Amino acid sequence: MTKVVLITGATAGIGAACARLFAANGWRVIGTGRRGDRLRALQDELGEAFLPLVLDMRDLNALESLAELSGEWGGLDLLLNNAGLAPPAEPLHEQDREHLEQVIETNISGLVVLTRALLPRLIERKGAVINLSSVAATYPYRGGAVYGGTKAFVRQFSLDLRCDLAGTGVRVTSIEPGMVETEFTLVRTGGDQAASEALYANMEPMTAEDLAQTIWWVATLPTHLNINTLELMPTSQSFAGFTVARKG
Ligand code: NDP
Ligand code: 8X3
Repeated sequence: MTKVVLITGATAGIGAACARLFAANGWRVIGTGRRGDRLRALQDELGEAFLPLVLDMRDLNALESLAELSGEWGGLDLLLNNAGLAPPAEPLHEQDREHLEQVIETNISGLVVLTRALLPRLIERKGAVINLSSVAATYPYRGGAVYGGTKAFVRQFSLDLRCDLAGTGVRVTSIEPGMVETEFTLVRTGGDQAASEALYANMEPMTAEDLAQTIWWVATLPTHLNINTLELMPTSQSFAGFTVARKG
């Protein structure tokens, strides 16, 4: 039976790379995102293996309606909860409230509602859920309170979901990457191309294709194996120490 994956945020970066890799390996791919032109271009590239669905992760009713998909797109073997974004890396009290709400609604509310709606489908096929968390879930940095908080939610949600799904055969994984060069920083900085290029300059970030290969590996492991969490970084990214505020 042909396998089906639903990838949120297939219009760019990690999601688009996964759509290409899964389709190249014979899966049917349902790809979502707000930018219909990008989805149509991906459909032109991937052909009948790709079903484009223009969808905003903040439209919770639209997400729930995905449970109504039927026919060859009705079965589901993998839900890849990938859509997400970060607000500018500024201290919380300097951030725009609406921007923060957008991040929380997309990274948390949309992911929870979509997963809840599709779990019965995944249970039918003994499928899998792979969630995009981040190293920001574990390692704090200045300006990361809301983004890191949402990704810590995704990590813990993934682990707790494993308990709910005990005995169903459904696998759940939290993928926790460091720096991947995608549109992520462009979005985070409000479209500042120079800032994005500066962040990834003179180091070797991971690529969207690196993540797609990792996700493919997790998804295609023997079904008696569950990767709970998987943290990965570019070799050239590492850890900073504590900050100490000194007097004078
Ligand atoms: P990109 O910005 O390249 O892609 C983000 C994707 O999310 C786009 O397809 C975008 O689609 C979609 N998206 C964002 N907001 C919404 C929304 N409201 N409704 C629907 N889709 C939305 O970033 P990445 O590929 O890097 O990010 C993918 C995931 O990986 C995110 O969850 C991110 O937090 C995580 N991650 C990224 C890292 C990195 O360094 N790049 C590191 C660790 C984790 P559209 O705009 O068309 O709606
Ligand atoms: C983003 C990872 O390292 O750019 O999720 O903060 S990092």
